[in-house]
Amino acid sequence: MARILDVKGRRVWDSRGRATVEAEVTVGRGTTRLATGRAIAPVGASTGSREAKSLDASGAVRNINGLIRDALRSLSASDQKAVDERLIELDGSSDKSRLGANAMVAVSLACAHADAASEKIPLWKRLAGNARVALPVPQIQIFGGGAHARARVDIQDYMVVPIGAGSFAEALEWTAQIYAAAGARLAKKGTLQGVADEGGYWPAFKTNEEALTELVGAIADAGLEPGVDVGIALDVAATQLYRSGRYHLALENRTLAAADMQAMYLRWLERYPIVSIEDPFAENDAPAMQAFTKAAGDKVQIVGDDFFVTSADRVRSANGACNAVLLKPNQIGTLTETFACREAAKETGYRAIVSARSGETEDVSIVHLAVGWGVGQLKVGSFSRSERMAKWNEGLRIEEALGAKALPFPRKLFKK
Ligand code: 2PG
Ligand code: MG
Repeated sequence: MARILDVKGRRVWDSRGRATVEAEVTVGRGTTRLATGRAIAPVGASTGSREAKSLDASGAVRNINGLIRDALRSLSASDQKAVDERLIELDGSSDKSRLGANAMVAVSLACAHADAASEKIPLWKRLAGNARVALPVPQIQIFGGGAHARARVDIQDYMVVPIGAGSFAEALEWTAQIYAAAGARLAKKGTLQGVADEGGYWPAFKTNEEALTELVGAIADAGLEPGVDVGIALDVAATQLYRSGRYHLALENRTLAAADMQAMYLRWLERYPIVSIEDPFAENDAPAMQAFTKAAGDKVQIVGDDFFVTSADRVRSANGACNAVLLKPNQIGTLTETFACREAAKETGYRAIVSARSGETEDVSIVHLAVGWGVGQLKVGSFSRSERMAKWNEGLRIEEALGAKALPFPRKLFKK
């Protein structure tokens, strides 16, 4: 059994050029070093108010190199639950604000990597054990807006879901074609203004709906059939639009009541091949989330992000709101709590999607979680910028390593 010999924190930089924290955990037997695992905490921009709280990077690094290092040394690296419980106990706060969720998540993930490395296997295999696993269906951003593009469009993510692809590799081939086609369309229209925080195009559209028509156009331009080969996923990130009980669509210069938002979504569901909508209503607007799930939950995946903040308790008390949950390890602070949320989703019959944050790095841990836990879906942003491509490329390597041992690619998820 490998024990934790050392824990080290370091200040590094994310995809927005902002400081974040990296942790390195070294494990071994006696005083013999066997392996080192490493992980970097991501950083969100459209954060839910109930998310675990991160500290500034320097404070998080200080905690790793002091309190956390002292508390974890000599614990078994294979007992992830014990490691995470020790972190939670040491933190002692209700929102991870003492140690910092960024410090905790980096250490928790680095420990998992170190333990896998000590057994000379990749993390996904360590998590899967003997279970057969599949690659996840990706949600890939083509247009970015909201908090990731100075609200140029109100909706934060317009994504494609290659629902008809036969493999992860094919899903990425199709996405590459759509991403290129979308860029060409926007350039031709004169509406291309660069890329948003996650690498999707930053478009100068006149309405939020224009992005949907352009996305359908780009899928068709790529020679693929909208709704058959490729569906659309939205992340409205509606908490960002919610003020004084109404939803503010700045691009269209209008504010809508929840019922009007619902009517708009229902109309979009009729017109466009939308298979998934994330945070269609604000984190505190549970009645609207419940009403929409009642009205459309049999037709479309309704995902809670800010709404659930990766909390198993919040998923268990959803009371009919949403039918899927986004899993972001840094929203809750440890691997064990993220897994508990995944289990809560299973119990309640909700689907799950492992997700990156808008501030990312070369860290590819989340791809291993999606595969190893058999989550079925993965969202990591667009199809450009290396902090995103590193994750898609890691998926390709895992698919290759699994070979014929992989479960079939879960394309039946969204088949009508
Ligand atoms: C989200 C994420 C990723 P952020 O809202 O789902 O798109 O954004 O990391 O800024 O919360
Ligand atoms: Mg979201």
